[in-house]
Amino acid sequence: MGTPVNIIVGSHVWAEDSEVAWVDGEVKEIHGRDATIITTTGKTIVADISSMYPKDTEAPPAGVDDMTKLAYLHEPGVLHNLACRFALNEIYTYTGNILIAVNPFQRLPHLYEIHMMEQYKGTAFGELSPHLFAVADTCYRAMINEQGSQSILVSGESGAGKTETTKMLMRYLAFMGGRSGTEGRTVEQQVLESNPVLEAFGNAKTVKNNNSSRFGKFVEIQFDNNWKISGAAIRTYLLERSRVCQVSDPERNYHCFYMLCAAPAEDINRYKLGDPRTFHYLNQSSCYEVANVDDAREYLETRNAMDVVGISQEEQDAIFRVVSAILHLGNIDFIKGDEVDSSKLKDDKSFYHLQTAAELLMCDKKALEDSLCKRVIVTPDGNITKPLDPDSATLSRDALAKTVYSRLFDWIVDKINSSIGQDPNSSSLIGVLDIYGFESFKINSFEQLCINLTNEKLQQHFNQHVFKMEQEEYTKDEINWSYVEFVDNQDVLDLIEKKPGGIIALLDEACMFPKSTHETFAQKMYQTYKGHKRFKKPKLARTDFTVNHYAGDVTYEADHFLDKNKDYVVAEHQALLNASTCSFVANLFPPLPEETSKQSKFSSIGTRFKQQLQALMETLSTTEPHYIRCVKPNTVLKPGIFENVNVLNQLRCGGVLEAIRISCAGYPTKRTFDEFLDRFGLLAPDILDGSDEKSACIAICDRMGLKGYQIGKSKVFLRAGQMAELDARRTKILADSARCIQRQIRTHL
Ligand code: AOV
Ligand code: MG
Repeated sequence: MGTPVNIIVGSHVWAEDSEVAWVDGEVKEIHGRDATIITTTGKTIVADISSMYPKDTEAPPAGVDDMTKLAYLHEPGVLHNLACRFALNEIYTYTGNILIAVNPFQRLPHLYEIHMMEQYKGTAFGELSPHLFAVADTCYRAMINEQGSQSILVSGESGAGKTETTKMLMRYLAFMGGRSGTEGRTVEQQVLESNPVLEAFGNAKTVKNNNSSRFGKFVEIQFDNNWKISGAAIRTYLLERSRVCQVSDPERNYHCFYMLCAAPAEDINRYKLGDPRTFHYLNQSSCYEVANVDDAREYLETRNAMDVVGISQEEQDAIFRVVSAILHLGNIDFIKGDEVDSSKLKDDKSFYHLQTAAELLMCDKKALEDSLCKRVIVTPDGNITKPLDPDSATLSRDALAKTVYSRLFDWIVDKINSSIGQDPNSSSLIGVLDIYGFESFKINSFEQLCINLTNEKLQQHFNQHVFKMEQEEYTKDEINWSYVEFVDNQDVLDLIEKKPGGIIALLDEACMFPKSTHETFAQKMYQTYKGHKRFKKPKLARTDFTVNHYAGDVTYEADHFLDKNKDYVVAEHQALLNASTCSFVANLFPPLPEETSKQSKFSSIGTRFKQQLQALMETLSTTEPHYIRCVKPNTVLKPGIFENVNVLNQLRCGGVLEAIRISCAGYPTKRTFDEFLDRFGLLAPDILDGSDEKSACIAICDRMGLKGYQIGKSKVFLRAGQMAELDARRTKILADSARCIQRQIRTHL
């Protein structure tokens, strides 16, 4: 954060450390730029003064509940503050209006009890300890007082606690806006019970989180004129489809598959299921159980939740039939057929699963087999049926499984929406966004590009907002603020989504041109973005490309981009399922309008996602945003462990440090006249007598040679580093007077 510092012998400082990010200690000697430090752990280190930050020795050991109260607002100070609080199970901390929530990885039930909700109800923000209820309450009151829509944006990396936070926010809003005493199912109950249903079908165990959401979600809660919940709309984004047929150890497929395999015997028979270890879509990973999760119980709970959100028994039956059918589909194997490049069922087992899948989907088994092993090619001279080789037939099978599953998921979301109902007369809404955080893995693909695009968009929104809030604070105290600037990320957004010319646009072009391959697509990108500040071709790469995101560089592998961007349903699959005698299944595949079925087979997932995001941003722009940044304290998902380097990285990616940087570009330290004089009065004791507080503050700053500070109506606004400068003077005066006292004591002895 480039703070100009004032470090002298005796200063307490933070110095960089490769292992724990920052270590603190006392400066013993200074030679040129090198300072010798004895750390609090007893080590002696030598480091460059310019890379050090002053440590506030007066910071309370339990930390401060708002980062902006830190005397020195810098990276090590922020990190240390979070760590101190985390050690005391204080998981919430403000940075101005932003709430930082550190995942405790242990139940802290006292935090979320009803009486806590009652305490936060109507209490001014900042009066009680930081809490997500305070954010929700502020939101609710702002909606009423300002008669405007609000939104709460929850972000953070996988496993940081977004979904748990979102659920708790929804509980608070249901508490405030519920109609207690109403008979039957209430809207708020339905809203709350939508969570377990969506989690059953959209969450899975991953290496990062045992209950990882594999889709993004924006829940819009509508309120009537009495500020009671009157409707809701759930929008979901980009469900991860590949997981349905591809799971790597030690992850799991979607929860619903395991729940169904653990269902009561009656249902197991009905859906022709058995041990999850016998299904290819599940046994690619050796993980079947999740710690502390009882799939059998979850099954019953999901069924209950489905009742509450208005999914009928028949519909539930159909849903689980489809889930089971997908597992059976996955067990159909192919071998070389009699004709050249053709395929046939491998054995009796495959035949059994084909038959079972067909029964469950209520479609013709021969037609199912044909739709997997053959393709109809449309030519000017009529249709030709072409066989598929075993590999292609397997791909066709997987494509069918993925399509069916994603249609099923969409159906569930639509159903929940229609049964909760929308309130057309709603005057205000509160939206809660629980969306995937920035991702950078060893191998990154199309999904990561979409996810990171989302984060770039939200980051821009966040920066603009933080910037605006800072300015409002300055305006309130009537100081001049014209100097603050911040780095915009519009150039990355343009690189990815600009039309024409952005990566998604190039990808769509490549998808529409039959001869393209991932190599030609990559070449086209290399040509188009040559010299682009945010785009790099890694050395020796053939299809890789690197985007310089606000949160760091991410290298993407373009290899599967074309496939993953194409969203079309194989015509044979469409025809097969549309003809199902089960109306539920047939309705998942409504007939296509005549033209589209023949011509434009291609519809772009990237472009659709971009449009969904655009719509989301438009909705958000009509609301007043509130931010919650979730932080994952460690990668082992255990309580009590706080990994500095890891947390810092998240604060960086989540824009917390950027928010602080923006604030540092202005006046990061604000102190009321009173507080200022308490701390620095001793720098000019003579001034204190006689002058008013404001003039005394000005006199001290001037005498200390500070430049560029501002005096508002009630506070002194200091530039970054100025507090440290004043403290250094203070330390010196205190040390001198201590020496003086010691001398006096010695002479007296
Ligand atoms: P995520 O939504 O941010 O990840 P979750 O909300 O699923 O993360 O949290 C992960 C796990 O952390 C939960 O299953 C809980 O065990 C624990 N946890 C989170 N917040 C709390 C809390 N406030 N109190 C107690 N335990 C908590 V992902 O969906 O993977 O990005 O895609
Ligand atoms: Mg989640």
